Amino acid sequence: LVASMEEVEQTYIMIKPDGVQRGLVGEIISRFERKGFKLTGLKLFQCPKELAEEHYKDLQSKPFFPKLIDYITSGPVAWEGVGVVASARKLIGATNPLNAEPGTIRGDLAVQTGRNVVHGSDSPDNGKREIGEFFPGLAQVVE
Ligand code: RTP
Repeated sequence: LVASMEEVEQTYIMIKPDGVQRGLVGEIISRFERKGFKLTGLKLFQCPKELAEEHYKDLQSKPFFPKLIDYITSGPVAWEGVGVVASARKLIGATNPLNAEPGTIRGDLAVQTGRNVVHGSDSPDNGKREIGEFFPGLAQVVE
């Protein structure tokens, strides 16, 4: 699947609390696996408030920020893997599920921006950084 180490990108995919609560973990993981992404780490955990605030710090000034933090910390989240960042974002679809194309995860499985079931890193640099944050000690690409 991977031509050379230089081309490997890491992305951090998070199935958000609504995705876990709705029983969509298998469905979502399956879509990434079928695409050919390699799963390198997986954990189910409740995101601490400080980590959620750090993760979404660029959105700190937005009016929906407190709601977003409540949402992300409301239940367990899952998944980390290796794949192509831009391709993962395509599989996920637009932030607002009503604008997400049918066939994408959000297009098929969600209706509200505030309950959009999944997160994917938006750049290779952020992929590395987020894996470091959510999976301390597992920042290197394995194979
Ligand atoms: P994410 O980081 O979660 O993958 O989402 P994204 O890049 O597609 O979207 P971004 O603009 O970074 O927004 C992060 C998350 O904040 C929530 N949001 N709520 N108007 C609203 O109520 C609103 N706008 C954004 C969503 O959960 C979005 O995924």
